[in-house]
Amino acid sequence: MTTSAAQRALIVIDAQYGFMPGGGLPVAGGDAIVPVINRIAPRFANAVLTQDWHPADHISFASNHPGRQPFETIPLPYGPQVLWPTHCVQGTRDAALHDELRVPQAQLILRKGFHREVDSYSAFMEADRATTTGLAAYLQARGITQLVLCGLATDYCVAWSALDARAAGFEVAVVEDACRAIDLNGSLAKAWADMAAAGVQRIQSADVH
Ligand code: VGL
Ligand code: ZN
Repeated sequence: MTTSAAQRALIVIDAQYGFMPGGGLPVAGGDAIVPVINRIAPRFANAVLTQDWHPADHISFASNHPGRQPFETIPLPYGPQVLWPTHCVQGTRDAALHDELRVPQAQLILRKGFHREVDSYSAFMEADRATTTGLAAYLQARGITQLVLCGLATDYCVAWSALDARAAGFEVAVVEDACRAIDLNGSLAKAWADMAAAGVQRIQSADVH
C-alpha cells in the first residue's frame, strides 16, 4: 500500500525526564533515544508528542497506597495495576519533555494519565479501556492512516499505544532503537509478542525513510 507523507505521522511517546536516568521512573538508557528520534523526525510532516501527566495523588503511585512498594501489582476496578514510583507529576521538571528533543514540527502535545483514578499507558485509551484520549479521532480527522511510534517505555506506553492504534485501524510500526524498556517480569518479550500478533511492524531507525 502506498501512503503519502501527509498520511503518515511520527508519534513520540513520553520522551520525558521522568523516564530517563535521574527521573522518577528511570528507564535504563532512556536518554539514548533522544538523538535517534532527532535523526528520524525530519522525515515526518506530521508528528504528535505525548506526555505522561499525573496528579500528585494519582492511583498508580505506590506512595498513595500505604504499605505498598513500587513495582507491586494491586487489583483495581479496571484490572491489575502496577504501582510505580512517583513520576511525571503535572507541571514538574520530571514531566517535561527532554530539552534536546527536536521535533519542532510537532502539531499536538497530548497529555494522558491525568484522571486520578485511572492510569493511561496508551496514548489512545485509558486503562479502564473505555475512556478515550481523543487521539484516534484527531488523527482520523486529519486523514492520517500510518503511524510510526517511538519513545518510552517500549513495554508499557509504547506497546499499549501501538496495540490500541492497530485496534483503531492504523498501520503501525515501532522503531525499536528509538525506544527503551522497563522490562518488569518478562514484560518486554510479551510486549513484542503481542505487538507482532496484532500486526505491528518492528523496525529500526535506519529503516525510516
Ligand atoms: C509509563 C509506567 C507508568 C510509560 C508511564 O511511559 O511507559 N510506564 N507510566
Ligand atoms: Zn505514568
